[in-house]
Amino acid sequence: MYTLLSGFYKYLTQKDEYCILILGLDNAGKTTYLEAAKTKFTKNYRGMNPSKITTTVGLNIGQIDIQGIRMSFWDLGGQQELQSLWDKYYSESHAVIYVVDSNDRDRMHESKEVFDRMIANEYLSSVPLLVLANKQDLPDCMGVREIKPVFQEAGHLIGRRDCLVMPVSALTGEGVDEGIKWLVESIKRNSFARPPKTEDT
Ligand code: G3D
Ligand code: MG
Repeated sequence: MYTLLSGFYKYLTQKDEYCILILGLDNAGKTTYLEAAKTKFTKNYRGMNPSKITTTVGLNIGQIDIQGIRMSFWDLGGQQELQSLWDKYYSESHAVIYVVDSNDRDRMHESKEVFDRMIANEYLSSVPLLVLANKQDLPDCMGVREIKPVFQEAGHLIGRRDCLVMPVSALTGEGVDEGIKWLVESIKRNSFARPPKTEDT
């Protein structure tokens, strides 16, 4: 009887789990974005003060339960030495958030090159891509109209997967909800190609 009940309980509480990678150059705002998303979508979660966020060495993980699924975010360090570790995670991911510092014109080209290298990897060939033009709160930043064409140049590499370039400010939280909601829709739509992990809670 106990086994039956606990089995039923498991069935009711288990959630499909999807893994989302948060990538981009160092200083783009990946960790700040993850904190903002957790703050928006987790009850009683009080985000870290942005001034306390330090450079990510290795891996920073966060989870959000939303619309009946669990999203696990893996925020990987963006420094050049750490970029070589990204592809170890590709085959297990269900989506990628690529964060761009819209205020750093000097490194826009570098960011685009790293993006192109990433999307050319065969293990990411069907996963949805959300490109975030971050730091839109800064007055002199590049707008999404300017950034979009840069990243869409790689159209042939993007192929048929879902891809959206979206303006956001991880610091103020502006645009964070829209991005997460778009991701939920896209990963659910793509779950035939990339089925979720089934996780007990
Ligand atoms: P990373 O994880 O991609 O390396 P972080 O980046 O999240 O550590 O952020 C790097 C710096 O950018 C931090 O500033 C952070 O506060 C700032 N930042 C992140 N997102 C935004 C944003 O939307 N707007 C603005 N204005 N700044 C942002 P510091 O000064 O702590 O290095
Ligand atoms: Mg970081």
